[in-house]
Amino acid sequence: MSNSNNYDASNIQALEGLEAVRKRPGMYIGSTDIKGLHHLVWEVVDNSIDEHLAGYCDNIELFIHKDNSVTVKDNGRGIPVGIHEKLQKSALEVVMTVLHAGGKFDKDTYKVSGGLHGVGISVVNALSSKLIVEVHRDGNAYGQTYNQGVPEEPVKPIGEATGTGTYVTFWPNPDIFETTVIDAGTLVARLKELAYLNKGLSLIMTDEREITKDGSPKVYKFHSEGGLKEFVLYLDETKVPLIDEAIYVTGEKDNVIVEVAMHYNTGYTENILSFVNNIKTADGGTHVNGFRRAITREFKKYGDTNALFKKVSFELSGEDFREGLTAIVSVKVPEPQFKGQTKGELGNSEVTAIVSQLVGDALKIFLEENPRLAKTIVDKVILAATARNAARKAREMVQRKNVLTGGGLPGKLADCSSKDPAISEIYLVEGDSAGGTAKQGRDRKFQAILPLRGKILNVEKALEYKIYENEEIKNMFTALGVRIEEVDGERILNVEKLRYHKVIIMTDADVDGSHISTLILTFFFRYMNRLIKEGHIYIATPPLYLIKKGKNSVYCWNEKEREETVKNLAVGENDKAVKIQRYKGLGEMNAEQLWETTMDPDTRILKQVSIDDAVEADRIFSMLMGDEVPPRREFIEDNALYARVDA
Ligand code: 0RA
Repeated sequence: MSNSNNYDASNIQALEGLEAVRKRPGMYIGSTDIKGLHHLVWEVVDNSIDEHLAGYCDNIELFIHKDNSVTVKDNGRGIPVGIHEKLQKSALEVVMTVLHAGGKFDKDTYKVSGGLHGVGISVVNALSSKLIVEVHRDGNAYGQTYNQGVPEEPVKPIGEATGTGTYVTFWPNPDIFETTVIDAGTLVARLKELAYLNKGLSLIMTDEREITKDGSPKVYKFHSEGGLKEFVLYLDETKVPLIDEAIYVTGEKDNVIVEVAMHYNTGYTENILSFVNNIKTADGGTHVNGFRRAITREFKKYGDTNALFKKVSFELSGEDFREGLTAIVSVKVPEPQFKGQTKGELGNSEVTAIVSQLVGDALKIFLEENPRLAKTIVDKVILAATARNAARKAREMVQRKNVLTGGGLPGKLADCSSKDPAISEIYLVEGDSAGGTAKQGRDRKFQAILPLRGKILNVEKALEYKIYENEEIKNMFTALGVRIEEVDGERILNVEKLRYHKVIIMTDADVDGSHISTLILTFFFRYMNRLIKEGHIYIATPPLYLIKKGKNSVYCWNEKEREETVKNLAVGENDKAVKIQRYKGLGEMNAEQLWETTMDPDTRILKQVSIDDAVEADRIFSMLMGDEVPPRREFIEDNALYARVDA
């Protein structure tokens, strides 16, 4: 067999592979929007992280250059450069140009990135107009440059090098991607998470597009020595701790690596964040089930053995053991199976028992060694169970009453005539007077109006059973037609009878209004999370200004629009004929204006609330609404956004 033939054949194969990627990029990176663009970055970073997991890399640097090209540098072993026997070319070229070639050289490495990422670095090459790779190995630097994935020339030495590593610079192909502008914020959020998930690894990002006051580009550095233990304390930073320390578990069984950190705060919510091979599992799965099982079992055993439950006259449920619990469950599984519509759930059934056993063993020891802390947690569990019982009674009372009165709708609700939830909307409106205007302005066929009293209950501070006694909250439950039910001791929101598929929060465009919409959102976040997740919650955006000149009138939603409109309408700098009206409240608009600007589906701007990062939102809600004042002040001073809102 002649080598040059092999070389030709392998070239053709490589070209065909890259062509397939370019034809159907979605199959490899999900989409060609900004998410797909970021996917390219993560693909390269994941390869570097695999080097870290194999024990060879502790530093990864990212650079976003001015032209939106990206460099990823790691200090791993460097991609091998020797000649690949069968294909008769440098292994580096094979890794960069042959689909799925990445891991084949190194069977012993603990490779875990095979889940949702892990399509291979050649995919990045195929989808880049240009890519330059540089490898430092054995005292030498080697390099190769590609155009649309095709090498310009064979891999060659380009000089000497100290140390080892791989540097990849790529230019995402603008003919393939809808945008090539990287969003630094998205990368930063994930890098921060990756630093916690991979303790000891430094992740440093330089955004050369953003120049700071001292003239140098903006640099973000992430590094965690404590890993998940630090992560869990960071998540609970805004809450009052029940016990000061975090419980930390790590272990390995049957090739599954388990790492768990947990912490109890004095709050009422459970907050479990889970990962498989560094990928977030939004819907949990077998690893989280195993974790929950261990918590319930070990605390029950401990409480029974030490006669701590003797005064409890009702059944404890799994939920009670997780009130105020914040936990991170991270597993590394060689061949993960992802389930569910969004593939956000781990399916490997063997993982349940592994996590359950490892966490159970560690928890058992912790409880025995820390009887004082154990007692504090068990006392809280009993309190949680008591509150759950009280809440159930209050809830059942409200829900039963509702059934007895024939499911009567709240008196304040101006319902729509349609009975089809898919086309029906409900506006939750701040105040009776704005509610009145909305009633006049709406299209009654499909738009219902529920006015809410100015200040609704702060559910972050109230005990749960109090919530069901609150008039505004009762009205929301009955108007929406949803109910909370208990199935196997776990509370779920039954949405079978949801009466409107769009639930729109409409408040004044001032500070009070935004406070009220935060209160309402907090309520949805805590008690009707499912409606947020399923995309039913929206925020209406009334305009801030009406600008008039003669017969012309233009609504503006922000300062920039206002400036531009004034510029367009005005003849001279100080054109007195241009009148600017600032809307502070909904009440300043008449019914027709409110319809035109804020309620008419053809012209209104609705923001869909998507709690993309539910955990961050949780942190921020409890900070804004809860008891810990210092972080709240800091947050308000920093003035960041609280929840991601998509147009
Ligand atoms: C194949 C084999 C080995 C390492 C790598 C690939 C590798 C790939 C990337 C991508 C970015 N950074 C990377 N670092 C390493 C093992 C090398 C050996 O056995 O020496």
